[in-house]
Amino acid sequence: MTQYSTVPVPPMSIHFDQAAATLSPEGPTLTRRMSDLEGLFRDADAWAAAVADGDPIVYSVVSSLVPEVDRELPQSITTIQPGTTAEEFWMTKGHQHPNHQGEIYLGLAGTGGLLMFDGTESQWVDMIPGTIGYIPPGWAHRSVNIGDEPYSFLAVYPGGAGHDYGWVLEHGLGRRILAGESGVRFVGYSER
Ligand code: M6P
Ligand code: ZN
Repeated sequence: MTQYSTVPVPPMSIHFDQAAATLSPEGPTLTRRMSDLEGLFRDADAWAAAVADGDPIVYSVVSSLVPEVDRELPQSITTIQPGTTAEEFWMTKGHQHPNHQGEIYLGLAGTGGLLMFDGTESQWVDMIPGTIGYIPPGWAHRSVNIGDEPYSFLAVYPGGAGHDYGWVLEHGLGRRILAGESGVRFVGYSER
């Protein structure tokens, strides 16, 4: 058998409960509150007011036991709560994969979108249950809940992909996703 520098996980089955948006056996769970999204919303005052007003949970990420190490293929389910801060829909922090690897998202529940940015061009993919959004290598990505219900999606990604959050703080994601009169309104990243 091939020898690797990290011990691979054994073949296993993972129970995927679509209604509950869980994976079991379950690995680490990540909960991101409003205070964890500093510097990301367009309106910093509205963000600070939301932090002061109960610091709500914006999204959570549950994972399987497959670790984030090279050659493994971890999975996670992210659930973003519905909401807006100064009209900007609640969203994930967003990240770039430092060594440029691809990723897929599968919409599970609710209505959302996948915003991608390669440093020049931004792309938006509408996500509903059953949609597979493909993130090519080199595209930073953020998920956004544009509906009234929690938005959940399954992610599958290379274990060595990593998460570069500084890239998004520095470069943004090309566009912002705001609540408009007839749904979603796209504005430039620095527009007010
Ligand atoms: C998806 C995957 C994870 C990611 C999560 C939350 O589940 O892309 O790797 O951590 O979304 O996104 P972020 O890391 O940008 O907060
Ligand atoms: Zn990713």
